[in-house]
Amino acid sequence: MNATCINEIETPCELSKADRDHFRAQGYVKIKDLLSPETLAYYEQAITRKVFELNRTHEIPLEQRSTYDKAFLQVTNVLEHCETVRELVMSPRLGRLAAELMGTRGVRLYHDQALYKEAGGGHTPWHADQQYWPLASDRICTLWLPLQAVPLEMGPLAFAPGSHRFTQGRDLEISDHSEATLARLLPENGYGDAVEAFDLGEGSFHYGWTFHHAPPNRSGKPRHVMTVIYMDVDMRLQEPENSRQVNDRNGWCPGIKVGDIIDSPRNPVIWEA
Ligand SMILES: O=C(O)CCC(=O)C(=O)O
Repeated sequence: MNATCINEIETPCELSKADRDHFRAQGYVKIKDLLSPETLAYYEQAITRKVFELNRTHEIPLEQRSTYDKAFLQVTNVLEHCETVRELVMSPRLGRLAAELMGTRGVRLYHDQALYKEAGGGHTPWHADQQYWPLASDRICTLWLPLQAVPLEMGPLAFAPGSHRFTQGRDLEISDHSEATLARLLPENGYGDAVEAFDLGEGSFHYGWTFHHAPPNRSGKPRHVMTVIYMDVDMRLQEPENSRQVNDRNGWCPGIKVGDIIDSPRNPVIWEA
């Protein structure tokens, strides 16, 4: 345990009105100085150890993998494997920002995931996350927290501003088909593509229905990113609408009945007013 890091992740930081308004109007926001370089470096070490212990995809050559497996090494609920990672995922400072952005009285964990785009890793196809989630409202968002700076050539997360209100293509799971379809549909319907570098300490929050993607990693260095998916503390389970949502219900909402608040042991309250 590192007392300086704990102090930082527990200390609130102020959300500006401009950032809140941007999130609600555009469906995402990038915020600078979420955490200090020292704190990011501390948690990066713990997360990286677990990613390479728990994910073996990196042993398969990139050219032999699917588009999905070329895009990133993915490890979910890292907090269940490491107390240090748990501290970061359960950070009240970050959870409070998520609640204030969404306008909820608190947030619970849906799940976390590390998303490491290797050097030479492929693009992340266009998609919206909420098609995977059996949830009764849209009060859910992802914190995408790079553990180093992400220049353009490293594959920063990129968003279609305002697309959380666009309802076509929502059912397309991450694939070559979602990439081809949404790369056509979004501009046809007037949505742009905001691709921007992330400074060290900068992270983004996006709604479950905001369309996003990431370019390939051509930087020659790995892109290490941690994500935390926060849902409204009062979020209820809805009847799953596809097989992906059935998997998520079983995995992330164990024992919860349709219509009930998702308060399983896997969904601890991270921050409450
Ligand atoms: O990290 C990436 O390339 C994709 C991340 C993503 O799709 C997400 O966090 O929802």
